[in-house]
Amino acid sequence: MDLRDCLRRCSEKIKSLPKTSRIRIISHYDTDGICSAYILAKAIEREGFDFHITLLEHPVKEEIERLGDEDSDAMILSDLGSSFIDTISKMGRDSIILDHHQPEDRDVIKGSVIQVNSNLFGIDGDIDASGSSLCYLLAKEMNKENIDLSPFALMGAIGDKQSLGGFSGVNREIFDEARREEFIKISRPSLKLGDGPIIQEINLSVDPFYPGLSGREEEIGKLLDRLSIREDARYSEIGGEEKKRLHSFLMLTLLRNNIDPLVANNIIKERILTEKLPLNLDVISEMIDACSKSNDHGLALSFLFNPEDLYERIKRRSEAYKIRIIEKLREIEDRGLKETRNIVYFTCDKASDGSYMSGIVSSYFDCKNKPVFSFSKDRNKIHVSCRARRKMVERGLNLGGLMRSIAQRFGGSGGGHKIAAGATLEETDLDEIVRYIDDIIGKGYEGKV
Ligand SMILES: [Mn+2]
Repeated sequence: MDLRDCLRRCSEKIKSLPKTSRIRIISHYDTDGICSAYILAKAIEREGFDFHITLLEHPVKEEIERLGDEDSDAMILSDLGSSFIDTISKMGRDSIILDHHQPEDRDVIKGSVIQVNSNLFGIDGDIDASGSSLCYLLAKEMNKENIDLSPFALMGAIGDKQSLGGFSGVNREIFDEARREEFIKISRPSLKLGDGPIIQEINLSVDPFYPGLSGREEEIGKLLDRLSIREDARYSEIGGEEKKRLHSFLMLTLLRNNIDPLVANNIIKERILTEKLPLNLDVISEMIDACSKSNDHGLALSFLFNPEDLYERIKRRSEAYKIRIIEKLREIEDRGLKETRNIVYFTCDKASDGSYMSGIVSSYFDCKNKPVFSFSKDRNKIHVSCRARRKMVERGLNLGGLMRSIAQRFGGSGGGHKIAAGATLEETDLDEIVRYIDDIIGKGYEGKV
């Protein structure tokens, strides 16, 4: 069965349900998961069905079982689900999985479940398709009119960092289609800044994190003064010459920390605009993610249904989250990363913050060409998150493998991708863990960077 046939079967299955059916959508809580749920909900609503959405932060088997037991006639799982296919098929309910993570089970049809996993159709789920892209393909299969949902497919892919280096694969096709049919417009190359005064926007910029500037309003004030840009000016208001001065200064600031060329190419670039949303997709994608990470999944999702009314609320919520994160990043910047022979690391009181921050640190801090680790103590456990740059992986580093082996050594669980991974370990001495990791990387990897 090819992808198209599979989507057709999903569409037929949904349409064959009685119109009184209630369809449960279960999705991940990040931007990609939220865009996936929104696309599905719109498509389902347009067919005249009732829907109910549940967003999960850390999906576990018990939760899926519980949700499957509740009162609904069919289930669609998006941006997750492939790792629960056994559990889901045992429930015997009509279910559809739309996922782009590595599947454990390669069956497209399993009992009453249809598994649409991009990787089963030769599409690389790491870069060529997001959960939202797959949901969009299904929505379009259900009704051509759903092509107006294409900007949300692209926003999901952006949320999963699939736009780094330009869209490819399925994402590229959606991008071309959305542009041709004028559901999106492309801006001139610009920085990723929101619509507030520039001084505030740079102050709260986490991704990119501008060294010496993010979280330091006074320093930004001095900079704007030197560049002869009014502090309260908005980015959209300043002229071409002022923009040029600002762009080159910020780029230089970033390059001083040896940032990855792949990341550097993303700093000043064309942005995607849609009439459905107030700002470009890069900025909105980050707002949704920040709002959801600060525990307001509901607001993040509702915003897509009602962007005009909820814009100010989601903006405030995401700012509060960013203020908290920037404070911590600034501390790391002031204190410096801890460094051993083969890694750099920092400690963080909250594991989910540490995980997000390790990505930012890896991209924008000078990590001396070493992978970054974040450690968080949580009662009698230690959470580890780690990130590397693509170049290190190409030279043989495998963080997922490392996390699996560390979990075996200390007790706990761990795994992930080569480039980003994590583990939760039973309480043990942090120095011992650091020494162990440093040693393993040193043995297999030293001198290769
Ligand atoms: Mn995803």
